[in-house]
Amino acid sequence: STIFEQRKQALTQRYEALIGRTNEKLPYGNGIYDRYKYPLLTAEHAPLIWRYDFNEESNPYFAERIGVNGVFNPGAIELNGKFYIIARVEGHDRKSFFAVAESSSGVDGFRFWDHPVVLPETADPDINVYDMRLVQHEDGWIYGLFCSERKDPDAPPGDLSSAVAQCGIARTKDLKTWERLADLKTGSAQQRNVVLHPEFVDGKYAFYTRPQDGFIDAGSGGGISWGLSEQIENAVITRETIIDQRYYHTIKEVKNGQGPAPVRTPLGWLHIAHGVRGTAAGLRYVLYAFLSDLAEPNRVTHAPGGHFIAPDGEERVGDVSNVVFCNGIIARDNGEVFIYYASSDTRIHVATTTIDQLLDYVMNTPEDPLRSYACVQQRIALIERNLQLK
Ligand code: M1P
Repeated sequence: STIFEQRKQALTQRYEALIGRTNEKLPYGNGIYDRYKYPLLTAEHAPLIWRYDFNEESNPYFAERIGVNGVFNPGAIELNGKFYIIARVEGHDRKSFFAVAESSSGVDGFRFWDHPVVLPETADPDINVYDMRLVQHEDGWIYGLFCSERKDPDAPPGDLSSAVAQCGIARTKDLKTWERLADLKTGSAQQRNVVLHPEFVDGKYAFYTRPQDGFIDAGSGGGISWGLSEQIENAVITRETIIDQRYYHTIKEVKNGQGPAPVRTPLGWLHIAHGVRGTAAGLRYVLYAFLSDLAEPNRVTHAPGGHFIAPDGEERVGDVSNVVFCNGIIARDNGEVFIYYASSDTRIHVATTTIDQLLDYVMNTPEDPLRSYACVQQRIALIERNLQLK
């Protein structure tokens, strides 16, 4: 047989083995969530028909023609008992796009649909789009809020890096056909990590925002903010208030951002967010969790100290190392929770837990005491209680 046939067969076999691989829960866990042995989606999970030309005449070596560099930062939703991830797929050309992968178990077997999402552009085309948060809103639509990035028109000549990030909004009923709405308008020069709250608040659409001064720097942007808009078509937020601020010498000193839309629980809205701090090796991104009031989702009621998930093992290394990032969560009616997160801007993982465990975590993990001495006091109090029980 020809090189084309041999390679096509071998790569197809390897691909099917990868997609069909059963995942395994790692032993022990931490009583808060369980990690899994394998990532759910990587560049290797991108279908061969996205990457290779299947025509032997034009591709005698069965060579990759349009490569995929990474698959990360996924939104997630459950529809009719199936698990859907909308991944950020980054080509070798650095541009990201969205693509839906489907699974029956939620922890393995994720297979991309044949076609990536065709996301309509606005009159001012996005150069790059990424990090979609999927939200089933009570108005009946599934919304996808994402970061839309364009070159900064005010950048001086020769500066090819300055960019402007804003929140793009699209909606769908089936994850296949998407209607693009106008980008969200706020008073901030830059926005990333904007998330739609799933319910109306005071009859308005409610947003978690993350105003920032520069494309990378949060600058004077004080943290995760909150704002309301009368409408979702041409959405405008005129007033943003900080609900979860950055703080010196914490995991969210440099910046933070809301993860997926919060989950309604009997005791409050459960949030996953990311916090960023600077290190000699660059920025370190970890996940943290907090609970907010059911009637006033912008009022934080419980804020456990420290990180909830930090990069571990292979998660620590990738295109942007020392990063975990989460913008997708599925909370099932039976109380199971699937947290979809990415590591180091490279691959997608899942952590599984339950609403009960997450509530136990946010309500019983002490807050960050903010000083070493106070941390020792906090730990000694735990030790003393335990010594009585040993
Ligand atoms: O590279 C790490 C992350 O950086 C950005 O997140 P943030 O806006 O909070 O700094 C995003 O570009 C995100 O996609 C990326 O994973």
